Amino acid sequence: MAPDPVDSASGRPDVSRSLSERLGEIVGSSHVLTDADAMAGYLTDWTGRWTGSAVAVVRPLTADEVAAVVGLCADEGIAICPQGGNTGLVGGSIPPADASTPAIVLSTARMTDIDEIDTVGRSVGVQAGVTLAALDARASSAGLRFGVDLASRESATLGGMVATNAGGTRMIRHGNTRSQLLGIEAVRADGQILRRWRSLVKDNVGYDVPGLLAGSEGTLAVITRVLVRLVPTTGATVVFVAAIDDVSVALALIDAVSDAGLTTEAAEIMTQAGVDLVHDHGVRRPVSSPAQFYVLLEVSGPHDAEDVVLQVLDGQPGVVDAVVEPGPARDLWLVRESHTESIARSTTTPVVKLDVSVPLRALPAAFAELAAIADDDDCRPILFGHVGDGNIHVNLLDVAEESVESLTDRVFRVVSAHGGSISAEHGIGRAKVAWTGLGRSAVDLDTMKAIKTALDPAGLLNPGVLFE
Ligand code: FAD
Ligand code: 2HG
Ligand code: ZN
Repeated sequence: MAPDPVDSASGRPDVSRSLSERLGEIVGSSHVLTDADAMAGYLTDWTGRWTGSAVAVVRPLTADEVAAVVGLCADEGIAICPQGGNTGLVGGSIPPADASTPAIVLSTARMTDIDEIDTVGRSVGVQAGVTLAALDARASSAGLRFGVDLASRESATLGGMVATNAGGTRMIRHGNTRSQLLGIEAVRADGQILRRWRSLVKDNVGYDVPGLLAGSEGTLAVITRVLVRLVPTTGATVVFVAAIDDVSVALALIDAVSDAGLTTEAAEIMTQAGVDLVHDHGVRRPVSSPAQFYVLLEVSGPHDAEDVVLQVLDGQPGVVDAVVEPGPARDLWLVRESHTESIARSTTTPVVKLDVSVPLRALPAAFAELAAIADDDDCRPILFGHVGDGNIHVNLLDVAEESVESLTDRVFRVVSAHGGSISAEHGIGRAKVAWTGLGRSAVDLDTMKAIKTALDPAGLLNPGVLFE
């Protein structure tokens, strides 16, 4: 190999320049960004809490190019931070700022191919950088859609959704991203391309490798292509928002619509503080009566579904007020989906986002205890979430930097005491590494570490994410 060029200022070998040249030979020099301004957007996360440093941002087009980039990084001891839409909320898509190992960001932004849809098997293969919105737009021409939906749909990619095992608002109906996964193509840390690609719903030849990569947060392989199920687009639906005085009423409504023969497509919860906040940002109030909580349900069923909903609401104690609309009722959904953006625009310090879940029976108590923690401290809490999945998004605004760790710890201990999870759907990233021992035993963590070490012995895939 030719010697590294020498940096004229320092006289030392300019490793980064020679690396960027070699990366350019693989992906084309215009797809290797090294200029600070050009890299800036790739080095700060969606919340603004995490910023990182990298020797380059590399934007390959094909799995072969990804394999060559990963192989070069393996030879040179360069760490790789895979990045899709950079909408992750736990800092996993950004390399660390103070890393001892130099890193690149491997962006899938150019990997946007969508295969022909298999309308018989209801599946499609897509490259990792395809956004959820692009996939849904293509699938809708066949009367189909992806079973997972997120408010970040315009930017979140299928690679990122698989890597985080994203949940979202349709989880109660179709499951999480892992449940949609039929096959995967991914580049291992040694640069080899792993391909398991069969449109089979039954295929028990050994370990579920695609399932293992789902939720691996870029620590086991770089996902280049995924084969996913599609579901039929829902026909007529009814959406309602009910103002309620207790979380238990939301759970009772989910049971009541099901007992009445309707199918729950989504079940979300918001609080008065959250509805007030999005209203401050120009979103209508769903109902005029104030209440402690608001539950949004989308249901499908026979054509008299709206009448059935009205009867259910009428017979449900604890419903203060309600509004019922035929789906898709984007105006009602906007109240729920505007929470994350409105919070980001309202907090004076980067928001502390703690995405947790508890068993349904513990949900009312956990809500009260979590709100009390925040009230105790000098910060503004906004709680909302996917109530049917026991998933609460605890957002703490205006938290002083020195209080972040102690508040996080208090929230996680409440959740853990209820037998809950410190990460319902966003993953561990960099934000929650210190707390993985809550809810995972030492042997469990050791098993995860053994898998990580087997697949990435040099620890070059997203170091600092998921493990210390
Ligand atoms: P990124 O943010 O780029 O990366 C996320 C993680 O995946 C990182 O660890 C990264 O290294 C890894 N990764 C990305 N691409 C690859 C790849 N090709 N191979 C290997 N690893 C990779 N999440 C939910 O679960 N449910 C929600 O309802 C939800 N709603 C959201 C709403 C808003 C407004 C926002 C901003 C975020 C929301 N999220 C939600 C979080 C986020 O959108 C998801 O985690 C999403 O799956 C991330 O996709 P991405 O392409 O942006 O991934
Ligand atoms: C959602 O459900 C996302 O909208 C984001 O998971 C949650 O902003 C959050 O805390
Ligand atoms: Zn969510």
